[in-house]
Amino acid sequence: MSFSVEVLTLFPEFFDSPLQQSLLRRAIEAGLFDFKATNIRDFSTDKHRTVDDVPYGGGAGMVMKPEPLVGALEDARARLGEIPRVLLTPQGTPLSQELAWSLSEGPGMILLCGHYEGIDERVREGWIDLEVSIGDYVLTGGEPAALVLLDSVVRLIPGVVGNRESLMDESFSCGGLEYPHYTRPRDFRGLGVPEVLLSGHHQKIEEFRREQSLKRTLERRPDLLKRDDE
Ligand code: 6GU
Repeated sequence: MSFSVEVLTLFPEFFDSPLQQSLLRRAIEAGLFDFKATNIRDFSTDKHRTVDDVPYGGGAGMVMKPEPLVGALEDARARLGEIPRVLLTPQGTPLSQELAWSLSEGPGMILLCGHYEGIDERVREGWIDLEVSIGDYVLTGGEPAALVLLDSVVRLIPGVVGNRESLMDESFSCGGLEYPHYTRPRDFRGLGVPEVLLSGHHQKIEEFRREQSLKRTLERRPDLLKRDDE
């Protein structure tokens, strides 16, 4: 059974190129997940194909109208079944590796990309299961955030990234930042490689990497080392 991702957006072309790149394209070709970008405008209910309107109470900016949003959400649900409906918004839960792992268990997700000043609150209350933000900064719309979420989740679907070990090893999965990596040549413009990595002594190598990982996390992201209960 394949993992389904459907993005509801005013800019479906935004997703064309990224989905044609190596890792994501191979995953689609291998049947590991399927992807569809739906234009919310196709679900507008008037002859001008309107998707936004002025806010009740006044103020700057436009609000996405409920009819096209709910039309697109219901259409996707009718085809895909009870999969989580995720709204990308700066007001959402911060995206984390843990959230990516949990969504990757499937069976898929519907990603709603907001625009303008936001979406009508009634849609958020009645037709959204989860709201996600990718960080404390403002984007012009939810599309780049949907791509980030999509990438972080899809690479965790079994079979998409070849080496499960490298997934468990990487930054955040073990709570800290990853250790430094080196490859050939051994001497690059006078810069060497830590001797222990050339030693073939696997236990010492593992110890070195653990140390480096801890040092790097302390220096750069001490917040990651704080225990959950404090
Ligand atoms: Cl999910 N959407 C927008 N528009 N801006 C954001 C974001 C999402 N996450 C961080 N900034």
